[in-house]
Amino acid sequence: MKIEKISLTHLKMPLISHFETSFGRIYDRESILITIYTEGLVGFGECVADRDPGYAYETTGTAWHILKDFILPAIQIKDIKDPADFRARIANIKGHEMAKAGVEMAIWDLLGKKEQKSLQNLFGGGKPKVDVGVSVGLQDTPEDLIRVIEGYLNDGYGRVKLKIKPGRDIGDVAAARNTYPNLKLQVDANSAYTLESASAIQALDDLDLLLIEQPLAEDDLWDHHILQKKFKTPLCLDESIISARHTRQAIEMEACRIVNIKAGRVGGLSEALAIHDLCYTANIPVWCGGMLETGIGRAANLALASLPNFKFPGDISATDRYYAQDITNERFSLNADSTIDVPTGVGLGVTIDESAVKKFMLRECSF
Ligand code: OSB
Ligand code: MG
Repeated sequence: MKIEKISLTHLKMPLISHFETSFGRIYDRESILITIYTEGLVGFGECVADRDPGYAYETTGTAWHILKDFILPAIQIKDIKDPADFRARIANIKGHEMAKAGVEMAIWDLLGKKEQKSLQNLFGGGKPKVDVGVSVGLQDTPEDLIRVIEGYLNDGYGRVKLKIKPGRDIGDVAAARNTYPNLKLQVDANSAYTLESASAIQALDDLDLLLIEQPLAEDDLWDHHILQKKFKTPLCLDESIISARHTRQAIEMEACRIVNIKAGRVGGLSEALAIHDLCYTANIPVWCGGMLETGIGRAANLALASLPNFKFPGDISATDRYYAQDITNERFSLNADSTIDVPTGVGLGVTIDESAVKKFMLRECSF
């Protein structure tokens, strides 16, 4: 596939409702849309880095720099065969996995369009629809939290994830558990605790949670191992899972019993597939995390989550949980059984709403 042009578009899209985690509250979601033009085909990718380095060190600013100054020059005016070829050409760029993943997604989209196959087919995924849940941000009071959960349950979500942070943990989660004794419930701390301060969440172990996501720091595999020994509830790693190699080490170390896979965080869909396969062999269930993606990243997540080892519902909610207006013409909706259909069109299976892209654009550059 001979690359003729690549454009970067920095977007800022208003969220339907604000989203608060242990690292802060946002009202808008920034991202970078990557468009690659080759031999009559156009591929799209999404870089999930956000404006601030709260979840990860990458930001839209660092990703823009790495894309413009290093990744795009490495692939410009060259024949890129497939995602593996792309990865080989950028192998000497350390880190910046979200920046890399955005381009890799566009190459997967192009490969699908060229071979007339959906991403799901390219991946070998089977399920026509995937189980999904909803990630609920911190609310001002436990009463507000219950009201928000109630709304999502009425929408049809069958699994709820609650964000927690020190001081807003046991009380909120116990309120939810008491109100909904049978709800599939899990929590995500986004690395807000240390081994010492995590004693405050020991009581979560009695609230019948599916899992506890990333209680400790990203670079703290060993302390997760120590903490897991104190919990009967499975710990699940998100931020700490940065590659297949790290995943293997986390499993060998017994730092977690479940893995959250996000293609953006691990450098792309190819690495996500490798982590899926590795976990499958190790008998570690995985599920697909989310980053408040646009329709582009959401389509990729659905294709990924259709693989067999995705055993827990994904953080892949319907478009109307996030955006009144999206940049894809397609919107994703929730089925009555808390699933979302996997796209069947070629590549990602979505098309771009150019006027929406223009409306949400902060800056653009082309090569
Ligand atoms: O930790 O899973 C996370 C959103 C942005 C950054 C990190 C996380 C999240 C979510 C939202 O939990 C998941 C979604 O619905 O996209
Ligand atoms: Mg998480």
